[in-house]
Amino acid sequence: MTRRIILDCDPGHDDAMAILLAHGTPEVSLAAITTVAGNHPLALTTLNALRVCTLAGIHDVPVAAGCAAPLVRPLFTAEDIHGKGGLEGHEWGEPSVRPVPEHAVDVIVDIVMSAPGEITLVPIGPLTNIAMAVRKEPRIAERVREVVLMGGSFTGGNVTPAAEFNVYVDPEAAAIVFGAGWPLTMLGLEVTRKAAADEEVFRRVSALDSPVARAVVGMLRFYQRQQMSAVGVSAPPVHDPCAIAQVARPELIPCREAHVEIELDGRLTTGMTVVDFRRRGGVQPNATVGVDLDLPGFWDLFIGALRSISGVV
Ligand code: PIR
Ligand code: CA
Repeated sequence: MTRRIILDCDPGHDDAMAILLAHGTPEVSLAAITTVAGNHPLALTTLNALRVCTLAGIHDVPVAAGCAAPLVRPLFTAEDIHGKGGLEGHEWGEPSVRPVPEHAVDVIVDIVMSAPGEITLVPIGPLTNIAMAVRKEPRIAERVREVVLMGGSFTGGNVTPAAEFNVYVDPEAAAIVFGAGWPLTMLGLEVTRKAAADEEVFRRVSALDSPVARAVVGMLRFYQRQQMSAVGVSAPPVHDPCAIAQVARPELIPCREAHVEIELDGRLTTGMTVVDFRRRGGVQPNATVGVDLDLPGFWDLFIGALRSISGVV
């Protein structure tokens, strides 16, 4: 079984790890990588995606740039966490991979429409491109296999007490995506905070002793320092690879059905995912929500992917 995915991302250190995991995992094949503004402005998230593709030897996957700003609100970035220059922690050369000229929204629509029932959309940044795509071509809602996204939370946020970054940056887009009627899995901070890279993970990645492994260690060390000074956590959580892990090995992430709505005009709660696990009043679930993570299984998958990219057997 190989799942064809479109990875919609805003690299970002953990997005870079998700690209590597997707490339190195046999259960997943990349149909396209699309970029969106989020952690950084669009020019930098796109450059970073091209850098990661160049590093990993991803030459046959279209990379398309998408929306430079949220649907309604001004862009809010996370450069305090990810560093001004993009993927800091590794010396990046000029990328040899080039983007395709098409807009990400058109790439998403075209690929999904031409392969009914096949494509899994994996958004791991703000949901602007995905919302635009389903507005432009509503039939993609019936044609995707599913949407598996990193975003939201039901136990408090990271950018505000209530909101997780990806939903907070473009809540109107998130409301469209959660309301589109397609099969949707939400992997929020309850799952992704567990995916923390401790010293054992650093040791296992370092032991691979390849250019990709060295870049990953460099990026993780930078990310670790930022997380340490921002929130005092020594093991940095790699949020976005959890979405790839769910597609490749769903058994790693236990989930529960829920009805999820996005707060658009709260005084303190804008961008909150209001997750209702109750079954009351005939409200139908619109999402499957991740509630836990098999941590050893997750790191085995991740390190296995890095090993395969590194050509280590
Ligand atoms: C991670 C992110 C934003 C802010 C912080 N503090 C940490 C990015 C990650 O790329 C991930 O997709 C999501 N947003 C986690 O909130
Ligand atoms: Ca991201």
